[in-house]
Order: sequence, then C-alpha cells, then structure tokens
Amino acid sequence: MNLLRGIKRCGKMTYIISRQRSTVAASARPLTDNGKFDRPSIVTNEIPGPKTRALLERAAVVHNTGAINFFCDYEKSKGNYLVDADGNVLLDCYQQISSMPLGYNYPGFLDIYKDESSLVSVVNRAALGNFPPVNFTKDLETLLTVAPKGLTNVVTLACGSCSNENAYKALFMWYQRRQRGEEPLGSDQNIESCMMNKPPGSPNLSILSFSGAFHGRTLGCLSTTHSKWIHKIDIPAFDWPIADFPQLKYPLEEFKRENDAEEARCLAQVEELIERWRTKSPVAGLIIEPIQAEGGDRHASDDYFRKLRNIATKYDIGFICDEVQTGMAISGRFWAHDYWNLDKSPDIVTFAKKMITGGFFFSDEIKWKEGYRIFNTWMSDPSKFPILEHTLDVVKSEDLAARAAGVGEHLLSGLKDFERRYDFLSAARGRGTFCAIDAVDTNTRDSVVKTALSNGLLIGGCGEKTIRFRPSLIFSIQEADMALGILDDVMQKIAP
Ligand code: PSZ
Repeated sequence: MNLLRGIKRCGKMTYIISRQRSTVAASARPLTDNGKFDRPSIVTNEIPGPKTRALLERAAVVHNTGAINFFCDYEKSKGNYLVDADGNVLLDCYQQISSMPLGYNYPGFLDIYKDESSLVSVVNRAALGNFPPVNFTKDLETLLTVAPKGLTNVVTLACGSCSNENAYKALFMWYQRRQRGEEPLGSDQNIESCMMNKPPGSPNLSILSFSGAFHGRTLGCLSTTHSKWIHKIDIPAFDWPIADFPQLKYPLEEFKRENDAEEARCLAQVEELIERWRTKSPVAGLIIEPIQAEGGDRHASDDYFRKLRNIATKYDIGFICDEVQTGMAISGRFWAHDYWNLDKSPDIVTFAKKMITGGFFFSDEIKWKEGYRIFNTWMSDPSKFPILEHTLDVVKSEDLAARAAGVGEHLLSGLKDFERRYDFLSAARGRGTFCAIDAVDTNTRDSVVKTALSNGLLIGGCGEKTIRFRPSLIFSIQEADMALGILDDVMQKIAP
C-alpha cells in the first residue's frame, strides 16, 4: 500500500474551517460506521461526565486522583478515537501521553493473544534478567532492527524513567572503567567506600542536563528534570550542572542571526560547565531530548546538536539522546536524532512510550562485563513483545515515518495559518506530527485545551503556554483537518 502517495495528494487540500464541525462534535448521534468512528461525539454536558465523576469520588478515598483527566473505555475505543466512561468519543491527538503508536485496538491486535505462546507470556511473567523466555533473544534482535546507527547493543527496561536512570549508571560505569585502567573493580578500598556511599567506590561524578528538560521523576532522573517545580519540590537533588537549552525566537527565518547567537552562547556554556565541574564532580556525560517535550516543545537546530555531540567527543564524555517521547517515527524519521546527520552516533539512545517497552541502545564502548550491574526483576514486560513485533512490522511495511512526515506537514501548515489569523497564538512548530503552537499565556492555553476537549478533541499542554499534538502514527490528513476544524472553532470562541 502506498500511503505516502495518498498523503501527498491529500496534502494539497486545505483543512476545512467549519462551524459544522463543532456542531457535529457536540451532537449525540451514533457515530459508528462499520464499527469505526469517523468523528467525535459528545454526549455529556461537560467532561468529566457523571460516570467519571462517580468513579473519581470512589477512587479519591484510597488514591490521589489529582492527575486523572477522565476514566476511559478501552474496549470501545478504536483507532484515533478514545471513548470515555460516559460514552463521549474523542478525536485523540494525545494518545496516552504520546504512547500509542497505532491508536486503539489496531486491527488484528486483539487476536495476538489467541496465539498460545503469546498468552503464556501474559500468564507467566518472566523475571527477564534471570529467567528469560526462549524467544527473548529473538525479541532483542527484533529491537536491534531499529537500532540507531552504530549502537549494536540493547537492554530492555520497564519505563522511560528506568531507561534513563540505568543509562546514567551505564555511563558512570564506563567513565570509571577508563579511570581505573587495570585496577580491579572490587578492590577492598572500592568495596568498603561504596558500601558507605563514599568515593572512590561511589565517585563524585555528574550528568549534565539542560534547562527545561524532562527525563523522568525517579531520584537520579529528577536531578536532570527541570520542566516543572511540582515534580521536584521537597525531593533532594544531585548538585549537577545545568546548561541553558537554546530559547529560539519564531518565526525562525526572521530571527536567524539571534537564534544562531543564542545557540552559540548555549554551546559555549556547556563547555564552560564541563570545565568548571572537573574538580568537584566531573561530568561523565550529558543527556538531551531532540525536542524538549514536557518543557514546552522547544527545538534547536540540527547544527546545534551536531556541535553538542562534537563537544561531548572533544571532552570524552558520554552523549545520551533521550528519545522516549520523540522516538518511533512520530518526528517523520524513526529517531528524531536521525535528522542531525551525526558523524558519531550518540553513545546511548533511550526509549519507551510508543516503543512498547522501555530500554536503551548502546555502543560497544559502553558495554559492561559483569552481570547484575544493570538489572531488576522485570526488566520490561515480555508479554508486550508480540505487540512490539507486530507494531514494528506495521511501522516499517507501511512506512509510517513517511506518513507522519506528510500528515505533520499538513498539520503544521494549519497551525501556521492559525498563527497568522489569531493574535494570541505564535511559534507554530513541529517535526512530523510532533507539532505545537504557543498561546499568549498559561490561562489561554489551558482554556484552549479544555474547550477543545468539550468539543471532542483531545490535545495536550506542555511548558508554560504550549499546546501540543501527539497523535498516533496512523493519524490521517482527514483527521488532521477535523482536529484543525474543531480547534478553529475553539480559537474563535476564545479570541479576546
Ligand atoms: O508528568 C509526567 O510524569 C510525564 S508527562 C510525559 C512524560 C512524563 N514523559 C515521559 C518521559 C519523557 O517524555 C522523556 C523525554 N524522557 C523520559 C520520560 C519518562 O518516561 P516514563 O514516564 O515512562 O517514566
């Protein structure tokens, strides 16, 4: 099937700005056609509706419900449509915080577990590090079919935070191995001191991260996360260096000189921090997202990332690329860092979310010898590997990276049109369908996201005032048009 050809043809269409859309969205008519949804449908006066509110009340007795948006009916949800507990059907451009590669209940996926060997992996959850199932090596090889260039090793883990957390450990181990040379790992001095959290066994080393970054909320990761204070307050943090992430001005064509200067300033600062930390807590490596997601969809140029990679090489420190949110084709390339054309790949690339399992790819140089150093009980969930295998088949055979590039171009041109027509919107940006636009302030952004939801469109917020799109890889031009149509109505309602 040549999806791309279809997309290019459709790409010439402009999206339909239609009052009709929101009327459609608000209607309570049944919307299924051959078991598929073709538009959103809102059946309650507000979201959360009464069923979600009742469920929330019950949950609140035993659980913190502060982050729950609404309860969902995953049996009824299909494709890019998420059905909530009250039967509202939402066009989902957020996809479980960017975690569903092929939308809901992709055709045939429910049948995967009719195969007994897949079902056996659900019933008997393996402790992967100790007792992997016989097909585990095949699953690792499947993962390696999408490994970034030069990274020939992989470890699986449960989530994005575990992946980054263990990636930091792998870098520290690599850094110390080179410092130690021929000295034994388990010298008496090392053993005694590490058991007391003291150097040399527990060395003073650091990971350099960037302002606005998000790498997870576990204790090590949290010291490299700087997107929102609510994630960090009350929690002790490592005193590790934090460099400014470039703050680009939009439109990019208009501010080229300023933006180049900003990137140069930020790169110089990275070098300065590596030098400054050398005596107190040497930088073993740095971690960066190709597009800062939680921090507000902040981009930097490919040239900035190439130069940053060169700095890591120059100082002989590790370079971790966190592709937890940007990975798996949404950017228009399988890995967002594929756009950079690096001379030397990152040393480690971490993944999770749409990749179905967490984990990281790493180079031979990083490889460690001893068992149990990067380890825990589950190390991913092997019952998900059949889904991973089928998902990768679809992503490759239907070239969903190209599809995301085509649909993304269309979506972005719609957002650029908004930016021209609405004074309170700016900085439309994106790669593939990883798209965003800024509102003038937090309140306006929040009311756009909320009003969109009540009109049947699920989108996300990030950073201070950013509206973000994280659709699945099967998001179509027609669905992009529908999303833009609903948003246009929302913007007209919100416009001051
Ligand atoms: O509020 C939260 O905890 C959120 S909202 C979105 C995320 C987390 N994203 C997770 C994430 C990420 O976007 C990047 C770039 N790196 C690491 C993580 C952590 O992944 P999980 O959530 O799987 O631990």
